[in-house]
Amino acid sequence: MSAASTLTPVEGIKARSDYLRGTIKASLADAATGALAEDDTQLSKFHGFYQQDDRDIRAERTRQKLEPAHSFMIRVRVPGGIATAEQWLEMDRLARDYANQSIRLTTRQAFQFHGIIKRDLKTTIAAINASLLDTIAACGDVNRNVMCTPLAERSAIHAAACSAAAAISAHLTPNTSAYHEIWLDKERVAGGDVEPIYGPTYLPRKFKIGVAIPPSNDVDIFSQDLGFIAIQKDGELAGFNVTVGGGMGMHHGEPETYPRVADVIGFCTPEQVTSVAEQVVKVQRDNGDRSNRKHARLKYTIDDRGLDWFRAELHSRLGFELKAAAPYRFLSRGDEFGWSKDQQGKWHLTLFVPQGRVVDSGEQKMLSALAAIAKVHEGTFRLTANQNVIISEVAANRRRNIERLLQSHGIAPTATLSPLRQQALACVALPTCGLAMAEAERYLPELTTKIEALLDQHGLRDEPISMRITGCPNGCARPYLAEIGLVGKAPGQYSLFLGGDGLGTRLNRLSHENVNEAEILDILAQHFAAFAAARTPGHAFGDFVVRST
Ligand code: SRM
Ligand code: SF4
Repeated sequence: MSAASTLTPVEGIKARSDYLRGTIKASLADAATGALAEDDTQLSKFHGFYQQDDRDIRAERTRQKLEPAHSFMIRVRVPGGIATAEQWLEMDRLARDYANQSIRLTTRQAFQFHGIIKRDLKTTIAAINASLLDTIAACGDVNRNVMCTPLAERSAIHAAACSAAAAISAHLTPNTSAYHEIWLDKERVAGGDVEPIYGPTYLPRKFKIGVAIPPSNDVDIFSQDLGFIAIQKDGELAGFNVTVGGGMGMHHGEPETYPRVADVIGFCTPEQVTSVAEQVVKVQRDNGDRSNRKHARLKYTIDDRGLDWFRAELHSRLGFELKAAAPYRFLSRGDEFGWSKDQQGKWHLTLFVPQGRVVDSGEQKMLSALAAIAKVHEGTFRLTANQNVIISEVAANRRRNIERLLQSHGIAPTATLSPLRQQALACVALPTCGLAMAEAERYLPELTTKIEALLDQHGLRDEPISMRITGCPNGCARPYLAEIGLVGKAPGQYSLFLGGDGLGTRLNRLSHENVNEAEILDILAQHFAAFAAARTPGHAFGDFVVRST
């Protein structure tokens, strides 16, 4: 670990926070401002919420010498993306009563609310807990929402892998009682604040875990700090290949920051999963860079010290060695829309949610449709890693009812959209994200329409091309793993990355820096023309770009 004098300010805030208490209670009680005290804006992340302001009106507020229009984003942890119908209804109520009339489905299978004002924070977080979901460790320097291919019913392997994800999530949840004291009015337990896994200053940086079940790489396993790839033998879960060191975040013009695909380092049994997760976290806790937050993710610890060092350190802490990785094969990454049937005969409807935003918009009343379904639905809802929702565990004789409810709210149950649109991802970006340099969520539909027109010109409309756009280089929609990645640089300007693969195993490469829409469309038109002329069946766009440039 770095010398105390070089620790980042956030390390000091964590150390002084008394296990994440800080002055959050006092900040909440201060009616003179809609904001939190400075240090508490860091600690709030561990409790699952971010202070933001409406960037659409920021300049005008500054001109009027007013405080920024502060509000808060709350992220709800949903391990493996599974929520009951009652929980969905409660999220719907909170979105309507306290947030901006919408629910955001995130790229990590979580719910997010935007636009909550300070005086409603406690009521909202308490209500989330009352619904048996929570927000602790949804953000912050800890392990975040554990992702997993969401349909546990598909097979015995899916069920076992999903329960491994839930066990990892529970095992790595912070122990501090600060959360319960602040949000749920629980008494402080004397001597109760031991963090056996994290210690008093938690991790150097955020930490992300995913569980993938081949042949689907829907959770983008190679983007995770730590990943488990389910390996089956004779129809049962034999164990998991372990991946380490994935990550997306980078900064424009700073080559010492970069996205990285994870390495597969071995195999563990289902019984060893939580120990492996705990020890990987502890290697990072003790060796991650606490002097530079831009260099503090596990990917940099591994690149600085080497994979051999990492493996040896992990084995010594585990007290056993991982076995050699087993063969596996990914065949898809995106969601498959429409109805599917599981082994028990229950049905699941994967529904396309435009840009991951559950909202009533014009004729399409997605928020109301899903609330109406939740009122009568006897099964669950599943959030996918691609910002869509699965209406899950539907009896055969209830399918028609679900379809009718969707149609009566203007939603087509199985929309026939282009593969480009169905699989495209956008991060939130403006107006809420404080780090956004350009639009993403609000811009994606219009941009997709223009790119679809180009594809039509070249007979490529049905090509399953993956496109992802983010408002800045932090990579929240995992753009560096897309065949076409657009990364915001300034309003209306993007860096264009090309050449990822459709399975999320290869990073794309910077093609053009700082290009506007006309230039993006022009560059893509040239690539599409060349691809249409030269492609052979099974030849993907990303592969073509890599070979031809
Ligand atoms: Fe993210 C920061 C939104 C998934 C990498 N991310 C943020 C913040 C909190 C901005 C901030 O720090 O002030 C964004 C809030 C925007 C808003 O208004 O809601 C934000 N990230 C999101 C979400 C909501 C995007 C979405 O549209 O779905 C995703 C929430 C996931 C969740 O439920 O937990 C989200 N963020 C990701 C992912 C994808 C993933 O995890 O699979 C990544 C890339 C993977 C990775 O971590 O390497 C990601 N977010 C970042 C980073 C860059 C971290 C780095 O190593 O450099 C930041 C900035 C930071 O941490 O300093 C960031
Ligand atoms: Fe915000 Fe950047 Fe993440 Fe988009 S990629 S949500 S702009 S931090």
